[in-house]
Amino acid sequence: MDQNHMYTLPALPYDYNALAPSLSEEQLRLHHTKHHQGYVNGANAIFEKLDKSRKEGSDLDQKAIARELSFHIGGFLLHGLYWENMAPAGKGGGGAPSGELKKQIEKDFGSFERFRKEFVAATNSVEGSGWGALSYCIKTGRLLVMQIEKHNVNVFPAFPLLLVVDVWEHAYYIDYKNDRAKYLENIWNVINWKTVNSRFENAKKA
Ligand code: MN3
Repeated sequence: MDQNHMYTLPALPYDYNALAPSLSEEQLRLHHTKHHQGYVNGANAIFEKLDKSRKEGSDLDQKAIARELSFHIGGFLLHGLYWENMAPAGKGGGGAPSGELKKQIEKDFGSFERFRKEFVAATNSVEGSGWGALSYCIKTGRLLVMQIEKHNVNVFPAFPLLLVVDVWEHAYYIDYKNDRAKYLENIWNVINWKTVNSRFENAKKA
């Protein structure tokens, strides 16, 4: 935990040029240092406002605060998951799922190809800014594909997130312009299935 009880930007687990050509150095650097940093700053600014108002005994618009805070914290957390569920192609990135996750994908979707098709269709059709995600329901033992609008809308609260893909335009516009489908074709070259599988194994244990 940070000593000031504030968020800090986590370092990427690889170099800025490590995911090229799926994601270029420029694309990744901008996304991490400007956009992810923006959610860190946004959440921390709200913490400061809250701390100040509590100290002074003054009132804030709690409806607006709650909404803004969930937006920035959602953005902060999802980007952390996104960076971690990618790796350089051929060095942990790409290929197909293995282990327990492979078995579960085949059980629930029939095949990896079918999963990919459903995941891409859901993620490509997110309206405006948002994310595609693979989650897991502990009660039914089912893998579920979900859309997250913006950072904080349409989620199954508390379902563990196994794989997330950012489809805000800032995630792909430098490399792919408006071609979200092309980005979603190439992202599979850098998905880190080992990480996704270990998230799945941890979710099942929980
Ligand atoms: Mn983003």
